[in-house]
Amino acid sequence: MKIGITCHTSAGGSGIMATELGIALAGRGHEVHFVTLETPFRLTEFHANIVAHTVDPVTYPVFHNPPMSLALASKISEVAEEYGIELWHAHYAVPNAVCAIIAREMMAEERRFKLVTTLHGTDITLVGSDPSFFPITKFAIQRSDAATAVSKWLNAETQRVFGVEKPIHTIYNFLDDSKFPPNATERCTLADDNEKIIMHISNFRPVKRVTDVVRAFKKISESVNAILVMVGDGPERMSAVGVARQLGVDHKIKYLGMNERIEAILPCADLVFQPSEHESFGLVPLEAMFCQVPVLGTKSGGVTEVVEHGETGYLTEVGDIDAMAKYAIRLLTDDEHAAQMGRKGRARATRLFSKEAIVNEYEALYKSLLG
Ligand code: GMT
Repeated sequence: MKIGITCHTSAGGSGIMATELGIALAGRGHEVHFVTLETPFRLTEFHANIVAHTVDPVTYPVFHNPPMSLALASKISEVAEEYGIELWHAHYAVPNAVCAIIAREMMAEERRFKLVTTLHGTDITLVGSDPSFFPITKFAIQRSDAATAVSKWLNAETQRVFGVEKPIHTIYNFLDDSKFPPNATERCTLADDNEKIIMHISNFRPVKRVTDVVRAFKKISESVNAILVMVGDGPERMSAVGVARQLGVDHKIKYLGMNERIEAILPCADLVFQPSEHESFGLVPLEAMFCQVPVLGTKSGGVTEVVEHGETGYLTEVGDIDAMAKYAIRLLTDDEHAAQMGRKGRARATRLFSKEAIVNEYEALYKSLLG
């Protein structure tokens, strides 16, 4: 098949998933064309069968800002015409699916591609439900040939908020488990041997509640000799720094900034801590499970479909700092319990979220549309 993909390119889950899917499809012999504003975050190596096209911004004094979405739509139609793309997969409704719809309209009817749109979460929960974006997000879903959601929760939420008439397919996110070797027990140099490592990984947006990480860490560190490793960067980083200073735990926190090779850092953790306000899926919890690291998260959206409470980690109510600290202390003071949860996490991840099975589901959906 000749497949086009559009996605966001910054360090976010939707772009990571789109990139992983493109790489997997190319590995199966499909010809894959990415059309994006920049080269996607994790598309760093050479892959046969992948071409990465980027959009040139058009600036002109009459424009307030360069009309990037129109440039993206133009580029999609150009690439689709030139390479005879049969199927376009837009990740995130706005603007990616909308741009693909415009591009499809620009093409001669007999050459138009089929369009699959994957809803990732914030396109529905934050962006899509903002009143000004509601109609265009609904339009993107309705006019796609098929829409998928990354969890049952997001699927139901989309139906509830948008009341769309077409069925939405739930296709879970996946990871390439060969990137996450089991039993990677190598202890990194981030902490002393007698210190536990609690890790948080995110883009530090408000929805990630990074100050809850610090508040709970303060309580945990009263009982356990631990450090907090914060991976990523974003708008809430300074709030985390400020709260840590107020609570007197700043000297026990390491900020590592952005890192593309999360699989090299994650196995160092004794616990991965993601207290999000809501999460349509939760790619970091899944990465942790592949690395056999127990997860501490919240009962927010699709995370409950990824992490099994009491088996592969613990889930609390959003903002319940006491419960978070209690579960963390339980895990960090009982190595056998933590190791068992880690093993169960990996087993669950490979059973439900493996690359092979999920890419098969996407391929089957593409084939059903192309007849
Ligand atoms: O979480 C973010 O801020 C990034 C966002 C994105 O769109 O890149 O992530 C969303 O998509 C991921 C991949 O499907 C999911 O694993 C995340 O749970 C989801 N984020 C939220 O729902 C907040």
